[in-house]
Amino acid sequence: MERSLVLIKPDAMQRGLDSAIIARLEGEGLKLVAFKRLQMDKALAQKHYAIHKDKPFFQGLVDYISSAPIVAAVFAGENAIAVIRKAMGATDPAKAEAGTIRADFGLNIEHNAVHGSDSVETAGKEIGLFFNEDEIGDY
Ligand code: IDP
Ligand code: MG
Repeated sequence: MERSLVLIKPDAMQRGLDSAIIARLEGEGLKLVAFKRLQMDKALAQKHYAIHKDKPFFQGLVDYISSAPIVAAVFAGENAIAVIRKAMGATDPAKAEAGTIRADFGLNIEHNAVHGSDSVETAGKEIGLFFNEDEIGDY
């Protein structure tokens, strides 16, 4: 089964939206196979967002994602990565399709409620930053 890393970002955590977001993804037929609450440190944030290290928003993004507790989760299922990307909607909530998580819960392009892996390769890398294999239990 394909896996994807999902992060519930600080803006969503602060508004108590973690359960609602998890429930939406479970509602897509995906299985929650790992789950933890943590506060990312800057080193983990820099690794997770390394692909964006040359973007003007990188430092702000690292500061933001490490500013408060988040939920990290792994979802598994057929086409999990694409299913989650569709359920999240576009990066900018203002441009996200109605009914998507970011359209409904995102505040702006940075504070957009949720992260989801964008390919099998990045999913593998991202999951490994947050979970040991023995913490991921299929059922
Ligand atoms: P994605 O999360 O939809 O995959 P990416 O382009 O990979 O979008 O960007 C990663 C994250 O960086 C976004 O989710 C958002 O939080 C933040 N971000 C992206 N573009 C901007 C921007 O122009 N300004 C501020 N933050 C941004
Ligand atoms: Mg991305």
